[in-house]
Amino acid sequence: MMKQEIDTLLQETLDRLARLEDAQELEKLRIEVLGRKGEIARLFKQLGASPAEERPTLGKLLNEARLRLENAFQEAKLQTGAASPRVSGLDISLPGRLPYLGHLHPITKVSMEITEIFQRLGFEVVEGPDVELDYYNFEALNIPKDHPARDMQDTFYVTENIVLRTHTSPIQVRVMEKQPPPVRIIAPGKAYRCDSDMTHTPMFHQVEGLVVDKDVSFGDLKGVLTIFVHQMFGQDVDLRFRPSFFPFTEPSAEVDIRCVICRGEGCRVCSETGWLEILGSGMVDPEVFKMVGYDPEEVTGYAFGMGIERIAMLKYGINDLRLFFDNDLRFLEQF
Ligand code: 2NM
Repeated sequence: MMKQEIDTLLQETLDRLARLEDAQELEKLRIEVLGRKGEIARLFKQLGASPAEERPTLGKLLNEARLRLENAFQEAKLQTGAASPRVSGLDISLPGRLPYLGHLHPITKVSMEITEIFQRLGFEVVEGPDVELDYYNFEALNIPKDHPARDMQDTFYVTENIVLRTHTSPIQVRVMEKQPPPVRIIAPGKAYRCDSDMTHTPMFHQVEGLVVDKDVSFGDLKGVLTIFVHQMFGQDVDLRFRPSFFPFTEPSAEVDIRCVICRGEGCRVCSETGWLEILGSGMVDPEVFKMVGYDPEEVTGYAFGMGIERIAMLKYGINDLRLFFDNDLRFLEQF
């Protein structure tokens, strides 16, 4: 009588199990049969009421049936993938893949790092148009018509009077033209030159700075640029100011730092000099002040400019300029 019931339960459950695919239905059936108030539990209770001499045999039979069913459910569960919950073939219990987060380009980062140093020193960030009037790019910067910097080979001309700016200096000219002194600005941005080889790209990035006020001295220039170099490359990095020439500054100086590669011993990167040129600077030429309507008898000022790619290469030890422009994520993701 009870043996019959056990056999039927076993057979029927195995049959139903074979036809089930859904993990939820499987669990429902498992509770119905193996649950605390399920069929097996009911039969165990019934066992207590059966004749004493049959109890050991029936008990053994029931235990075997329960074990077989437990195994069958386990197996079926694995087959439906219910062990790890699935949504239409997708294992939603797997750790998720993080969404791809974009990040800033190393040039953007270095540009921000440079401007932030000057912002902390009281400089204000300004921007300007990439497509610029010849006047702001050259004329107002005391670069006459026959100057080599104006050469067709270097400048992208849009029309006779319009160029892609060859430096970010026209931004500074526009600010001076618009507002009276004092001026303390930093101008980051793209610049364009018709030049392309191992060490030049037709578009590159610059940061330029300008300070104009009463009694601004070359000592102020040296002080601020020294602070900049130390914050950018480290407090222990030596620097020197070397006389130079720019049409828009007089006197002019280039700033060198002790070679970050050989520490001054002499190597290929510093051409055996032990020094690396990192920026140009100088006292703003009175001619520039006159053109923007400042009185050179009243105010003085200093300006400086640097190429961001070069700074980034020296800071991070990158030996090939083209890496910045290839957009290979294996390179870009390292920053
Ligand atoms: C440099 C080096 C020296 C410069 C000068 C000016 C302006 F507008 F005030 F005349 N802006 N930037 C300057 C001076 C730029 O780059 C190597």
